[in-house]
Amino acid sequence: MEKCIELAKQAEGLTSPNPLVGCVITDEFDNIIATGYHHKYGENHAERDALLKINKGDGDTLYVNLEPCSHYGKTPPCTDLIIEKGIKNVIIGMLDPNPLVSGIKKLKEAGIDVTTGVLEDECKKLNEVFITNMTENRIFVALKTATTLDGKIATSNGSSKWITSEKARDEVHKIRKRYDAIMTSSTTIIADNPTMEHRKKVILDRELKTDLKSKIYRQGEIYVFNEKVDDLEGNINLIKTPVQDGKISLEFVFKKLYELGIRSVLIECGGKLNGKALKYTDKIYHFIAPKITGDNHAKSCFDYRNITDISECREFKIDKIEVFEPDILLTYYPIDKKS
Ligand code: AOF
Ligand code: ZN
Repeated sequence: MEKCIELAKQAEGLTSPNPLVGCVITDEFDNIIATGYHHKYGENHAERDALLKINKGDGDTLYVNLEPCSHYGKTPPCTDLIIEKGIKNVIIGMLDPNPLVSGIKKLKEAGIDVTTGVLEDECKKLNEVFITNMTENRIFVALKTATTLDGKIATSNGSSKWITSEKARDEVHKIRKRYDAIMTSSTTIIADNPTMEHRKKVILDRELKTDLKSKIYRQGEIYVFNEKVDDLEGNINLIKTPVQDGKISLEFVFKKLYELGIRSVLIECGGKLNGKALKYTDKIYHFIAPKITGDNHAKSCFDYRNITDISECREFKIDKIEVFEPDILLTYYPIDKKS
């Protein structure tokens, strides 16, 4: 199953809106005789990719991180090919949250021995975006920030380049690729003029005050949420957006993105928007550089409210700690979705 997950990850960023799936087939002596994965949206499912590499009767056990499909979609049901190839055991990581799929039943009816829930937590994490889309019918929101040890993203004069090292910044590029789109604000564009290379970019610019010559506009399909104009033509799409308390409605933005077929987004903004977005955020990537500003006017990574008591803190669960010398990356999930 670990191998299935590893194979599936090779297609990170390429399968949306479909899941990441890997498959391993062994013979009766537990030797791996074929592997496969879902390479790209619209292409063969992982099981089919692996099964097409073996002859009927050669495979004994098939491992797959997601329940095999039993429906006619872009491809015929994987269950049919599993049965046709004479597989005797199927080991599954997690059930498919897609209501169209009930492959287990079909496999069992064909006399195949089925085991489920193997490395289930890992399999669920691998497809957290797909699960959120399927079960909650909404976009998955991730957020990336980079701070000093004292939680600052910029000093009081606004300078923020570069808090983290090159290794950490390389990792940011990998993280971006996992998401359908990245999102930033006019404040960040005006302050830093970032390129933020990506196939889809979302910009929050209420008053349309960013310069179209800014680097971010040079490449990619762009969606600019603003309160003035609607114009869905060409590479730069303008989307007229309702405003709440003088700010773009994030609720509208996330709903609209989902309607546009964008299944996941990575937010990379300043403290004000990070703070406002926190209640919609499913996952945080937080890089920390071993530096202290000590500046009490420096900008915080989540700057959005005045609380008086420590009991009012938002709480998170740390999922992973990684080192990208000399920085670290903490990955964490909210425990609840309060503001
Ligand atoms: C994939 N790749 O390896 C597996 C999937 O539109 P289709 O025919 O490609 O079907 C997509 C559904 O198939 C998807 O929502 C999921 O429920 C199931 N399994 N999908 O793209 C795969 N095994
Ligand atoms: Zn399938």
